[in-house]
Amino acid sequence: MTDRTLYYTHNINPRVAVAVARHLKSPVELVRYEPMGADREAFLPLNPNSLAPLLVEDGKPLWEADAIALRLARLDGGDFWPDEHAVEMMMWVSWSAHHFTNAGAALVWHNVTARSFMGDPEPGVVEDAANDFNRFAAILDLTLAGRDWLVGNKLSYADFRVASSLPYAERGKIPLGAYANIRAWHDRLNQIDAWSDPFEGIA
Ligand SMILES: N[C@@H](CCC(=O)N[C@@H](CS)C(=O)NCC(=O)O)C(=O)O
Repeated sequence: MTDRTLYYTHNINPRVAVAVARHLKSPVELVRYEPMGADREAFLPLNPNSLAPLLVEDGKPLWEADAIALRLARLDGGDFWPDEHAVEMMMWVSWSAHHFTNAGAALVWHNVTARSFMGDPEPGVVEDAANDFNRFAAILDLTLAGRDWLVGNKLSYADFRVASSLPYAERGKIPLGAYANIRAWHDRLNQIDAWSDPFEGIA
C-alpha cells in the first residue's frame, strides 16, 4: 500500500490542499508541520521551497497546491478536476494564482501576517492591494451572476482554488461588501464541511 502524507500549515495554499483531501476523502495522512521553522532542515530535500503544502508518496515529493489537488483528484477518479473542462480549469487556476488570490493574499499578508511583526502597514500599500483585488473581484462577481459554480455547472477544484483567500476575508480586510454574487458563492462553498472547516479534528 502506498504511504501517502500531506503536510500542511493553516495558511492559504495548504488550507486548499487539506480541503481537497478531506472533500475527496483522499487516502492521505494529514500532518501539520513548520516548513519555515522547526521542520525546515529536515524537509529541505523534499521541498527546497520550505513551503506548504507538500505531498509525499512513498518518499516522492510533490509541491504546489494545484499539482497536489490534481494528483488527489486523479487518485479519486471522479470529476473534481473534470477532464472535459481541463482547459477552462487551467484558466481559473492560473487566474487565481496570478490575479484574484494573489490580490487577496496580499491583503492578508499586509493586514495580518506582516502586521504581526512589522506593525500597521502603509495605507498606500494596502490601498494598492485593495484596488488590485477590486479589479479582479468585479470580474468574478459578474461571472457568478450567471452561474452557481465556475466550471461545468458543478462544484470543482476551480471553485476551491479561486475562493482560497476568502476564508481569511474578515481578518485580512478583503473588501467583499460590493460583491453579492461572490458572497453567495462563498456561502454555497461554506455548506461543504471540508471547505468551511478543513482542520476540524486535526492539528
Ligand atoms: N505556490 C505555492 C505557494 C506555497 C506557499 O506560499 N505556502 C505558504 C502558505 S500560503 C507557506 O508555506 N508559508 C509558510 C507557512 O505556512 O508556515 C503553492 O500553491 O503551494
